[in-house]
Amino acid sequence: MTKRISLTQYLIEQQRLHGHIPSQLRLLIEVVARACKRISISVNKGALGDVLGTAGSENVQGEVQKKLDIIANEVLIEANEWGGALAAMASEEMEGIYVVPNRYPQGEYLLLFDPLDGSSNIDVNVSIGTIFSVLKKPDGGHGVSEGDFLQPGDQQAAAGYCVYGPQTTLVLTVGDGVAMFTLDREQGSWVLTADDVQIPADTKEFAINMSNMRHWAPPVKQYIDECLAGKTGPRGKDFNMRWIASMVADVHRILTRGGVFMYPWDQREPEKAGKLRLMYEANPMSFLIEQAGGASTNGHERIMGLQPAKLHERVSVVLGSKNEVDRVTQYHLNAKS
Ligand code: AHM
Ligand code: MG
Repeated sequence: MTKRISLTQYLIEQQRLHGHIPSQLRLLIEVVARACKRISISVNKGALGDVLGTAGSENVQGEVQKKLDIIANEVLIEANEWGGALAAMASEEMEGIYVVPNRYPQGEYLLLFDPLDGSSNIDVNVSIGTIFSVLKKPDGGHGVSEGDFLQPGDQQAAAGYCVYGPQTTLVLTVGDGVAMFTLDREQGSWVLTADDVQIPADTKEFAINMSNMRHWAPPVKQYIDECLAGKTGPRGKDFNMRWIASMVADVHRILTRGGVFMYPWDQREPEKAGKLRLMYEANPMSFLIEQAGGASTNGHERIMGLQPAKLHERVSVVLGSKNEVDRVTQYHLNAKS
C-alpha cells in the first residue's frame, strides 16, 4: 500500500527539510485547514442544512450575501481567533479588520480570506471554495491596524484555497512549490495527493466571461479573437473555453492541466480596476500560480508586485500558463506604446 502523507506530516517534513515554516505558521495553516473541513460539511449538507439562499444582507462591496458566505466567514473567525498565531484577520465579507480579542494571545501573523468564493454557484451545486492568504505583521508599533495588511503579494508567507467540488481539495504554498491535499472524509484527514505541481507553459484553453466581450479593452479582445480564430488564425491552433464562474475552480483546473484565466478591467465601470479583489483573491492565487511555474499580471505588471492602497482593492487579473500570460501582457504593453 502506498504511504499516505497527512497535511500535518507534510508541514513537519517541510519544516525539517527547509526550516522555513515557523511553528506559529504551521499551526495557523492547520487551523485554516480544519475550518475548511467544517465549511465543507455545511456546503455538502446543502438544502438539508438550511444553508442555501441569501442572508438578506449586503457586504461592504454592495454584494448580496449568501447564507454560506456568512457561515464560512464565522467558521474561519471562530477557528482562528484563539490559537495564538494571529494578530488580526480581514475578510471579503467584513468592512474592517477583525483584531484578535484581548482575551486571547496575539500572534505575529495576519490572515486574509474570501470565505466562500463563487457565491453565485452555491445554490446551483457547482464547485465553490475558500481562498486564504497569510502575511506577517510588520515589526514595531503597538497593536494592529488596517495599514499593516497593505503589503504587496510578494510578502505572503503562505497562501492557498480549498475547493468544495466532487472532491474537497486543499491547495497550499508556503513559498516552496505547490502541494494538493484531498479530504478523506472517513478518516477526517487531509492526504497529500499531488506535490510540486507544475503548470505547462503553453495551453490551448482559456477562461473568461465571454458575455462581457463588448466591454473589454482592445488587447483582451485581440487575444480572445485570435484564440477563437483557431487553426486558420494567427495562433495556428484551435482553443477550448471553460468558465466555471468560481475562481477557485477555474484556478484549480489551470493548476491541474494548464490554461489561462482572465477577469480583466472593462468599460462598464472604468474607475474600477477589475472585479476581483487583490488581497483576498488575486494575491493568494498569484502566489500559487507563480510557485507552480505560471505567471500572473494585471495586464501590465506582476500582481504580486502591486502595493495595495486599501483592503478591498480590486484588480484586473490575467493568470495561468506562462507563455499565454506573457502574450496577453505584451498586447497590453503594445497598446500603451
Ligand atoms: P465572489 O467572491 O463574490 O464569489 O465573486 C468572485 C467570483 C469569482 O470566483 C469568479 O471568477 C467571478 O466572480 C465570476 O464572475 P461572473 O459572475 O461575472 O462570471
Ligand atoms: Mg471571491
